[in-house]
Amino acid sequence: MRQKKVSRYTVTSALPYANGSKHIGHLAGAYIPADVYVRYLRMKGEDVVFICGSDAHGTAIPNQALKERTTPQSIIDKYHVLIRDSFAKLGISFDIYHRTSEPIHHQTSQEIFLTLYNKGLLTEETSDQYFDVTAKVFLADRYIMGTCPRCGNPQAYGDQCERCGSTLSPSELINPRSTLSGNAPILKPTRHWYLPLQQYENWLKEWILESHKDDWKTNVYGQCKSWIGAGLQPRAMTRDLDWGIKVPLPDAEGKVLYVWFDAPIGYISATRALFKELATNVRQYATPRRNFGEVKEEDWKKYWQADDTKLVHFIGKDNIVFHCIIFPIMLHATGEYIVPDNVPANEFMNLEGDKMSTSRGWSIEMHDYLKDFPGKPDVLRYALLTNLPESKDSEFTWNDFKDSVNNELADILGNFVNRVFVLTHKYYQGILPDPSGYELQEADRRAMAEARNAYESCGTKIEQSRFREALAEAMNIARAGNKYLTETEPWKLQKSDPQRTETILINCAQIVAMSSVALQPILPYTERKLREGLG
Ligand code: B3M
Ligand code: ZN
Repeated sequence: MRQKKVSRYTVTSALPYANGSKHIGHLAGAYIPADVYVRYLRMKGEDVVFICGSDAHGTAIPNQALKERTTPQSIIDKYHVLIRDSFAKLGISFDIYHRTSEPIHHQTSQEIFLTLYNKGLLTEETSDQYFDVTAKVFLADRYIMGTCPRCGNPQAYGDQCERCGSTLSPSELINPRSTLSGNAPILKPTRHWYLPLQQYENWLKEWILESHKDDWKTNVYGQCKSWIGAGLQPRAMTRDLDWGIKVPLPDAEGKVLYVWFDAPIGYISATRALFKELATNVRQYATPRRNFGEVKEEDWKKYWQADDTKLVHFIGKDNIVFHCIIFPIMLHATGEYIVPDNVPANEFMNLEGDKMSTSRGWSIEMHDYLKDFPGKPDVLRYALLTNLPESKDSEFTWNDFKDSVNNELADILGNFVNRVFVLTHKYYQGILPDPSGYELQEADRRAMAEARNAYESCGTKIEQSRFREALAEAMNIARAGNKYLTETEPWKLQKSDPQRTETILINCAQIVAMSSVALQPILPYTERKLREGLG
């Protein structure tokens, strides 16, 4: 990997479809890790934007509207707010939570489509596609279901099998049926614009397989390698639908952009919207989490077009191909945009032995957790981070959840901090004595070194996207503190050796301070309490 000079960061989390509530598996996949990373960068004073928002397009939205007997528009309005508010209450600190239904996004997507079209990089083809005679629509993506040719799942969608994770096209499904009428579809010719992915194979080999061999996660790199190895096919970038972004060509009535064409462009339009809101001082979607200083509307460009910007996409594993192959090809082909530097995708989190799924009713929805555990966002952040599906699927159980709260957060961190605060109040009315002139003993040096090592490797682990280990290191700081207290027992020394007691408690207070700084990006609410406690 070439080391590049980094002057700013653009960090994105996958744009959730605004077609329903989202569960804690989503949170563990693409949102909590991203938030830890961004909070850490902000603490270091880096120039970073943290981007997310609602994905308002694709067949998932009108499909849900059919189920709820309402309009696609009211579906996205309802779920946009529900999801946005859940993220905010869990401390996910986006600078903007935008939505792809906004005009600025339609404009940006059409601009990029036209750039590719005008450069002659899209091919136009007419082919037979499935058509529902009763509903009178072509059956794209989630309007069609059938049996997965790879794993035999009878509930695979036209774009993807959720069981084995394969990306599919409707023509590959065995026994296809319309999700609108339930009927078997007929074939009918239709014209679309394709992105010839196969023309970029050499570029992908060089960019991913050679340059990112050492720094991308093995699960991500491995998927890319097998995709590229299998050979890429042209992929249609347009659909016959009435819900979506109109194809900006004169002879394209009834055609919209493919949702996976416009959705990732949503990151770009959200960044544009952020700088527009910052520059004009009108807040609609932005909640800037740092001082951006004087900005101009065009400043968004630096975050997407300057070579010294580091672009990082946090996603779940089912979105790898879109973020590592298709979107980067689009960006690269424009000749104007940078491509991602890293895509630290996570695997899935299961729930008590079974795959989490909102539609099957087997999940813990974010808003339900917030209702059941009000004011406890850090407990969930902690439980998910200790169990993050970073390299393989993981498992959430309520038993583990209880253990992480009682045995770890309370016993390790709570216990240490509490003992230090109680003793400091008892002996010194909460005001630490002046630390100058005290001699350090072996036990002191050892404890401080242990705490400092854990503190430093916490940061290193965050930079390497190893968030589970980062949390473990942050907790090791408090572990070092507990061990030190147990070894030195200052409560037994206060009468006989008050000066020694002071030395120990001053060191302990420093260890609490280190815990607090290390936990700031990880458990922001807990950190605030620690900082207040330290005064
Ligand atoms: N909305 C799919 C999903 O929620 C899609 C992600 C878009 S990221 C640009 O899994
Ligand atoms: Zn399958």
